[in-house]
Amino acid sequence: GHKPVVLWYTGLSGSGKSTIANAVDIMLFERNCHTYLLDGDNVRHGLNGDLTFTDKDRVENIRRIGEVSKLFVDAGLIVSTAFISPFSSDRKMVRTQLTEEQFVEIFVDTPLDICEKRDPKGLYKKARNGEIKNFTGIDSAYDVPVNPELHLKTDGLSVEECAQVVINKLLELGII
Ligand code: GGZ
Repeated sequence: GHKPVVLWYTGLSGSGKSTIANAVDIMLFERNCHTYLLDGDNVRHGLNGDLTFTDKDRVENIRRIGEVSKLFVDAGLIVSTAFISPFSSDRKMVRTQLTEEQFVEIFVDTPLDICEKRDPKGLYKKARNGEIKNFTGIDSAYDVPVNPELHLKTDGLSVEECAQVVINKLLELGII
């Protein structure tokens, strides 16, 4: 068995949030946990397809994801969310909608220069050229998490190693 919880991944574009969350999700599934993963692929194109990347729309993006996460937690699942969620006020808002032990904030801390070197979708290049406005880390803010349950410094670690750090934290917290 396991406790229902939200694993709230936050970090820059290209930091590895989705990749690590997917790896953790597979490990949890192998431990017979009931899980669901929310990320840009299944939320930004569907439920939140009407939202852009202005500050106002990012706030609404996170609000809706928080509400949906709460529903899944009520259903007893381990929910993983992989969104930049750049504003600490919004992360705090989601936290207050859940109980203390239901919200696990995971700061996927990958330095901007590494994210920018990866640039899998060429978005940083476009942001530097001015082709994209309001890009997180370039001309839109990212509030660094102050007291996350897990501060995951990915530099020098493989995806599997990062995922194992998350699993160890969940064991330590008594969630799994
Ligand atoms: C940041 C943007 C932007 C801007 C498009 N700023 O690397 P990706 O492509 O796959 O992940 C990024 C994703 C961020 O969406 P989120 O819903 O996680 O953002 S937030 O929590 O701030 O609402 C990136 C892509 O969308 N993308 N334009 N201007 N990322």
